[in-house]
Amino acid sequence: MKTGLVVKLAAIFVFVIFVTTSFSVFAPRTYAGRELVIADFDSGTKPNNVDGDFGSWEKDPSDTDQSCVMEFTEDDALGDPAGSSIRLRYDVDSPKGCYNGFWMRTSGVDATDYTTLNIYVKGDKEAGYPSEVKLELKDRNRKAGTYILKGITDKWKRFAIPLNSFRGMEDKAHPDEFVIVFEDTKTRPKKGAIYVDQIYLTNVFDM
Ligand SMILES: [Ca+2]
Ligand SMILES: [Ca+2]
Repeated sequence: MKTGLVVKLAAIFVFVIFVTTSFSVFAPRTYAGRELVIADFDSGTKPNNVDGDFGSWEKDPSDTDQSCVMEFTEDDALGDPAGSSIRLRYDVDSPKGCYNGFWMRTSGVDATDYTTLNIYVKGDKEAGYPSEVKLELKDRNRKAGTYILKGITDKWKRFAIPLNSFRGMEDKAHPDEFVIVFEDTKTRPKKGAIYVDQIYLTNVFDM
């Protein structure tokens, strides 16, 4: 009987170790606070984690000299071999004025308890990439706040942006759409690509 109990305890011990290690290997950084994932792109398909659609957009799709193309890639920001990210290949080099980028609905999000938007971005070394890019967050009344994200490199990097930094957005508790903008007047180089992954809210600002 005693041996049976020891075997059982040993089995439980091994099981607990297995569960805790298998969950911690690819877990994102842990926070003291709360966290809400908007998009991890790991399914390699739409919608995002809050049931929102997303894709690329172009100011003037009839202008074939400019474009923005979104594709899923296996290069996951958190290093999960089963994960995915998206790659945005842009061209704002056109004789006409142009801008394009990426849009994503976040209508299902109640951000009342959150203070910070986090996003992972990486430049594509081969295609070329901008060191900064314009972000927009629109509330449910379409009031848009803008933020210039600076410091993109060719390595995955997490950017923590206080929701208050999106100046112009009024209803910060109800973000309705997240946008990335490539602009012919500002984005350099005019053709390039960036990777984007793991967009989430936290109630702790942690750089
Ligand atoms: Ca991912
Ligand atoms: Ca072009």
